Amino acid sequence: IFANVEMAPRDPILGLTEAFKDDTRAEKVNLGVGVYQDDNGKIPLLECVKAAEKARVEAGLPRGYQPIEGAAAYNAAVQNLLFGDDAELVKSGRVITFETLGGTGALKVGGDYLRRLYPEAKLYISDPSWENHRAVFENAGFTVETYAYYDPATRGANFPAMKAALEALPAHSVVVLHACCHNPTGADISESQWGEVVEACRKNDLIPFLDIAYQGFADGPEQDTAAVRMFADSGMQFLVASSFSKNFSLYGERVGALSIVTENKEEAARVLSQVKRVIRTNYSNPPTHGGAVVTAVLNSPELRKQWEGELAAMRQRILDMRHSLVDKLKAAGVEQDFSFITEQRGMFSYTGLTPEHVERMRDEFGIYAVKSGRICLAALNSRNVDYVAKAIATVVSK
Ligand code: PLP
Ligand code: TYF
Repeated sequence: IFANVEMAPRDPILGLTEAFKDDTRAEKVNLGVGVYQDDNGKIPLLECVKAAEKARVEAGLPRGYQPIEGAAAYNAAVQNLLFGDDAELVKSGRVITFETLGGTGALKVGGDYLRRLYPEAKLYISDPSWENHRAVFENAGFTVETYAYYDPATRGANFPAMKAALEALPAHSVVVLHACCHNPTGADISESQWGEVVEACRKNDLIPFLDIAYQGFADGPEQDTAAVRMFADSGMQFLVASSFSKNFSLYGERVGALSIVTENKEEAARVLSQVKRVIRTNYSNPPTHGGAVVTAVLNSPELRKQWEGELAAMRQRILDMRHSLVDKLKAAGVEQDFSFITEQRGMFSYTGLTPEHVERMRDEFGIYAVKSGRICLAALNSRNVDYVAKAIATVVSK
């Protein structure tokens, strides 16, 4: 049966982690994968999560099936977090939400559904984007192309080019937009520029698909929904893939959501029935635990406050590491100005390190980064930031 099977390529990011695990050097550092680690280099189990899990285990609940779309309380909590407690589109029943297997699951369910709905449409991701965007949407059957986004000269977004690209797309093109903390560049656009993106999507009848995997890692969970809420206020229809992997540190529990904003309640019921069909024929219904924990935290005033505090601490630690790295590069005598690292947002920085630099960092120092020069700042800590700065200083100086 399998004699002619070829070896598939590794995921460019998860493959790095495999190589990192095999490295025997004690001083090794994995700046590849986008996972938050605390100052001890450990993935934290949030205190709010621990409390909610304890209560849940003690309740000794049966393990029945969930509805196809997931738990109603979870989906309502997601809607409140994305659109606000008093959002008109939630009250009017225009938005439907599905509990999915992480943000990736939301992208795939949304992609499968849109592909059925608009089989002729192409799908556009930013240049560059998260590697798995292309893979997931091609796997859903889409032809995936890119829109201009990043400007290596400024290490920021090239907004005029982005806007011109969106304005040139044919009607019903699907446009995947990073709502905050752009992965891989760390370069976000401003709120007024988001206003122009909304307008370009509306004018051209595009299908916006927002991806928010780092809500709370730029300015805060509420502030980071600015782009989502501008689309909500526009009256347009759009999709949102959201994830609790990072902001609840629940990576392996696979907790995400797909929200679809429709024209009205009656339309929402029809779309709901179709997306349920996509899910039923794929994995039937989502798992219970992670979503129940998130719901318990978000719906308890004390645990929610605790979550916001723990999230703020993660956000602040990354920011501190950004500053620390820039300071240490300067102290190591690096002439190039790396201060852009403190301007970029979220977990990542597009450093401008070349594939040769990245290779030398791995070979000579056991420091792993993505070939594109993307590093994950959340993997830096008070013990390894010196070492990383010195390694970067060495490879860029000769
Ligand atoms: N979208 C982007 C841009 C991401 O970086 C990630 C990261 O993992 C995801 C989606 C998916 O997240 P999840 O782990 O919840 O599937
Ligand atoms: O970009 C990252 O590093 C994270 C984690 O197939 C990740 O989003 C990377 C690759 C992948 C799944 C998750």
